[in-house]
Amino acid sequence: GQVFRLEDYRPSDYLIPKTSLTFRLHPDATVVTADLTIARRPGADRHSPLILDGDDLVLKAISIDGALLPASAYQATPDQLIVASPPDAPTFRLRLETEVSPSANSALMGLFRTNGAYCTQCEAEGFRRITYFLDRPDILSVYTVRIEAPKREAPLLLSNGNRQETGELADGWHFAVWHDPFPKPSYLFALVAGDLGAMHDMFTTASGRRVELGIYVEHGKEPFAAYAMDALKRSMRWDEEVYGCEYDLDVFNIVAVSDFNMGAMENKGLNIFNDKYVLADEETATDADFANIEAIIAHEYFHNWTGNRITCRDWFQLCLKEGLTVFRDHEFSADQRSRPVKRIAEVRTLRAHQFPEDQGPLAHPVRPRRYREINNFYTATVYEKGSEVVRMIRTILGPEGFRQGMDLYFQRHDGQAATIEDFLKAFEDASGRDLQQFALWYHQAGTPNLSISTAHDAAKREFVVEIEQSVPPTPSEARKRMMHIPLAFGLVGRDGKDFEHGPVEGADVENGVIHVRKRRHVVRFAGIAERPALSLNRGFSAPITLTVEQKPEDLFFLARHDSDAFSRWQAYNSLLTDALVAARKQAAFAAKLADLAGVIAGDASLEHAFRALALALPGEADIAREMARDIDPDAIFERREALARMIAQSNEAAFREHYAALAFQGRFRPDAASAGRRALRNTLLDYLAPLPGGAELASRHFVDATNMTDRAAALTVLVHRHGETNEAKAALAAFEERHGANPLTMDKWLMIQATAPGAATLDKVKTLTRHPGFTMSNPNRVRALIGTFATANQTAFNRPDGAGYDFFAGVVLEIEPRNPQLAARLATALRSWRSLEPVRRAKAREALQRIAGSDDLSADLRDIVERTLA
Ligand code: HT7
Ligand code: ZN
Repeated sequence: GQVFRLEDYRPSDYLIPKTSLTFRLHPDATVVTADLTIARRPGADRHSPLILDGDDLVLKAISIDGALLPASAYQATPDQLIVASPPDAPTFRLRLETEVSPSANSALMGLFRTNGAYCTQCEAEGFRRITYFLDRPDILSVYTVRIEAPKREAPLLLSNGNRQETGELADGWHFAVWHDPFPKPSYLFALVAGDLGAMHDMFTTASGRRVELGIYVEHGKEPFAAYAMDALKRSMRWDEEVYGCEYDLDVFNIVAVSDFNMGAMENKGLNIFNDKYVLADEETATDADFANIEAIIAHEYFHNWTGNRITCRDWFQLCLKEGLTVFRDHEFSADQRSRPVKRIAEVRTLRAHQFPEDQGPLAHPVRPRRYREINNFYTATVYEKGSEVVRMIRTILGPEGFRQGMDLYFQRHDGQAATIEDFLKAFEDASGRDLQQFALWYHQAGTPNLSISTAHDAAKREFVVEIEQSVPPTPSEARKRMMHIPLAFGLVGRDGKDFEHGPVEGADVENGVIHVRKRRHVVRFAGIAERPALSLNRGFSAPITLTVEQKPEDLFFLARHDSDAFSRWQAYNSLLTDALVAARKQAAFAAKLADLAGVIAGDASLEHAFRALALALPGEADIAREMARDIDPDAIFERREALARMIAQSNEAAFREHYAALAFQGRFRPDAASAGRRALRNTLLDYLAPLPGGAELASRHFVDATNMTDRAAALTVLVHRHGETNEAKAALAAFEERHGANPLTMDKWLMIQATAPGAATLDKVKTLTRHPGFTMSNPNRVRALIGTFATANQTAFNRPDGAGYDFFAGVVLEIEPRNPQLAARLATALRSWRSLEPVRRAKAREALQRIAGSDDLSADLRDIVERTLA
């Protein structure tokens, strides 16, 4: 396949200042008329042909300035339309008619059908499946869209911008015309038509503009949109208060659909969502679902400024909008909920998803330099590490300098398609700082490591920190340059307070941050009378790994006394990881860990949610990542179980008491404090479950549950720990009975069963593929059953006989012809195959080779498997 390279970027010879589209909707034969005003870019070659992108298109008619084009004047294939000699005028009108079949579109890119409605998805390159176009993000056009459809089938006709006109047509048809005054790239185009229910509200912006808000859902689901609507209004206010960004149209609409490849899409004025991230109430959604809805509603809304008003010059700049917008949604959630708890959750996600990516065959820089299939670059590196890079800019510049840089970025680039260089320059110019070395975070793949040792000289009253930087090699980048790493730290004294240190030598240190820039720094802190405990990477100030020579007693101390809550969590988590990876045999060490767990569980000065996060043991995948090679998932599982049991046994009485005290009879509320309480109680249930009476306890928890969070937690404990008992079977049946009609809730039922540890789960998953509620054609169902099995069931997926991989390869190949994007994303579950022990490694390779050897693979899947095997 073709390789696209950053250095090959050239501006287009032609521009499309205006785009008028007419859709005459039909399930199998929608006629799309595109009336494009085309201009030659000033300075472009007068003789260059006009080459428009297409994908699977059929051209029905073509004319220029009102005259039909003779066949000799153009060349149309499904993938391209070439007009060899377009008019030599400043602008001309190109009129195209294409016909597409939404009902045959199972890839869910372009115009497709979902639950009887029409819906589009154009990012990254879906617009070319609707009409021929310069389908690239630097072509900004003002769109006017006319939609025609039978009124009975599609009473609702939506597109971007403001509604300009509506009216009746013959034969029971009607139409609506939408106009979006803001020039936008084609990937932000959207259309929805169908018969949907609505929830309406209003928002008045800071400058007094009244905005009509609408959330459209399946009829009967309207009340389930209430939380999303509330989150939307909070997001709109937050963006005004924190960034001075106001909404700019008269309407803002959100549509929830049940067939969608990703979470949601930020189309201008018409966000389209996977209904999983809109619909919620206490009966059907968990606290994690509520938090995700809040975050994703905010994320898509924030794109209005970071992505839409300022978009990307080309797809290499994807992190310009995604990393920045993730950072903004993280900060929003931190402000709405608990900042430290949110930060811990972010870091856990980063480590679980981005670290393995950065340390495996699919590693790439936050701003990649080449791609074969752009859909495969919507990755944890671009999104999550991209967000961490923006966070580091704020750490380096401070909150005020950061805001000044953002203001300058908005002021300079509003209405433009920008680059990472533009973004960094705004911060450099606003702050006067040099970010040249820092820019490597965008260009260089791999997770940097800092190796750290310390010494205290009581006589000199000096504390010395030796820091050694290394960046591991990644595919196609063998040699790495040294990065600028802002390392937040504290020197913690015996009273738990940070030492005020004297002058520092060996590195720039400001506001509690060591600026690591070289391979080696010897940093000397003067005025330190006694040996402090060193608290490092506070708040996770840099997305790196640390190798620290640190005494366990310092970690035990920091876990209880560090003033930075994130670092307290980190210290305890490092101790747990240590116990699990090194399988420290010393009984004293384990007993101290268990004691600390008891202290944390009962420490009323800590938030419930923090306690729940701290008590949760590192996951099997986290432990595997620490071990790095020759991984045996069964051995990891056993060790983790043993530690959990030991902690539970030595705290049994206290855990039972806390568990009972956390029961709550009041009205359900989805807020962070209430969710934290449930999280802690459910974590304690998980600890108590393997002890005598565990199945009965979980069963009671299940029966008494008054919300989905508790019900799903209890079902998980029963199925994972007591799967063969009548209690587990009864709970599964009761859940199905109660929620069988709601596919989103049944996804939880599938996920819980798909993640039950042990080899036997594979057969269970195979059986569940035949369950009437399951279908390979809905991405949510596939992700719930197959995706979860492959990414969150270490023991069953990685069965030593290779049957897990074999089944998985079969499913990937089954899905691929229908939905290549979904198949490619699933296949990334095999990316860490090289870290497995030899027997499993060989089996995983066979599965990958089986996929790679299959005929007619899509560009999406071929790209993933070939890079994974390389
Ligand atoms: N910008 C969007 C990314 C996206 C997408 C969404 C739905 C379906 C296919 C898609 N391809 C790319 C989502 C976001 O980051 O906000
Ligand atoms: Zn986004």
